[in-house]
Amino acid sequence: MTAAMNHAEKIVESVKDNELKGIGEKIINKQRISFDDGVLLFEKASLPWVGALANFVREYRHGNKTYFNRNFHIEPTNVCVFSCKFCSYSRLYAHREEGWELSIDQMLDIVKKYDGKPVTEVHIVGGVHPKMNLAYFIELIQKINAHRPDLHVKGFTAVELDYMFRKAKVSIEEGMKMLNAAGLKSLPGGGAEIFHPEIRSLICHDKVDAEGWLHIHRTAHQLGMHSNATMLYGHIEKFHHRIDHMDRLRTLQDETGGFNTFIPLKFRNRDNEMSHVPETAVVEDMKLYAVARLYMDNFPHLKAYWPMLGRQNAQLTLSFGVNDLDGTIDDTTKIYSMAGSEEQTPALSTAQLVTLIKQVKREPVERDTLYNEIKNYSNIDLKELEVNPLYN
Ligand code: V47
Ligand code: SF4
Repeated sequence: MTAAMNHAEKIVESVKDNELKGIGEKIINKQRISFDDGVLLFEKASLPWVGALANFVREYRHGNKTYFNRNFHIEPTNVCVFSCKFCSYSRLYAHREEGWELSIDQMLDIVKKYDGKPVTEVHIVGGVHPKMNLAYFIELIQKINAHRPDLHVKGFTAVELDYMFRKAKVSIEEGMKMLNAAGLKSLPGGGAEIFHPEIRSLICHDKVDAEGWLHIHRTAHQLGMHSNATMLYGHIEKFHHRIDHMDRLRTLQDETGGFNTFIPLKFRNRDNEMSHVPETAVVEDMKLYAVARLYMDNFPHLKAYWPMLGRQNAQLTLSFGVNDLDGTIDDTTKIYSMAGSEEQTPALSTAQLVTLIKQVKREPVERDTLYNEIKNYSNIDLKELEVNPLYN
């Protein structure tokens, strides 16, 4: 028996509650935990216990490796036809003068700012603008590809896609094929929020429902594309809504295997219609990550999105199941700064991101969007990183 296994058995044995002990045994024997087990972990498990088990799973899957990528974001617009109550960032079309709408040339100028820089991904997510249609985004992707064919275009939440395809009167399959042919390679995980209708109807009643969101991702997977999945947690949902959400994703992943990573997104409460709802304590955030690592047994990666959590809390997640810190991102992301995140201009140099990971004794590994390893930074001296312009 390995030392890690021995240690894990001791963790499991350390709990007095027999139900929790049974769940712990399933985990170390690599058996799937049930819906009720997931709820029970939220209700009864202590943070150190569930965190240690999540860390065990993280380490047998990925060792100390902590992935990040070098990417930048484009937010085409914050004008949006929908009215999600938690959103601090969107403006209705009638108030579009308060928002922004980027032309294709303006977005290409953002891409050109990265000419000669070793970024591997552009992440494109924004509001749902009634005038930015399928043809507009096909042209954008084609132009990005023509300018920089090596850049992996990951773009558009299922919410944006659902609206785009309905407006263009094409089926989901036709629409996805058109975007894929234009050069769209992956889908981000946004728009999932909480799938359960009891909560979805209260926080985002007018956008694509759970079945629609899952169907778009299923279609993308069937076409050979990969995608991510998010969950907006820490507002009015109950533990069983969280597990229901993760369960629907786990079931689709069993079917397609197309998800790369699960990204819990902590609800931030500044300047939105849910500002009266308090934000979760950090202890609850860490527990959520740990339970997610244990429940989402068929998701290869668990990501903490540092612009929303803050850098220090993101470091902490690396002991609670997380093995990915997203990317360098750069400062165009407004969705979290407007919702009250500590990170008002989210941008980290590669040197800073690598330092964050090394500070907590993990192994920084740059990846591409599909988690192919690009470079392991464990043995690169921090001083070299700071002075070498390639890492700034
Ligand atoms: O769906 C909106 C969330 C998401 C708030 O796939 C909020 O790599 C917290 O898609 N508090 C969009 N969250 C962001 C997104 C994303 C982000 C990072 C990585 C990836 C990826 C995708 O932002 C929305 C919503 O869940 N959001 N408002 C708020 N007040
Ligand atoms: Fe629009 Fe997205 Fe904000 Fe909802 S979360 S209002 S879909 S921008």
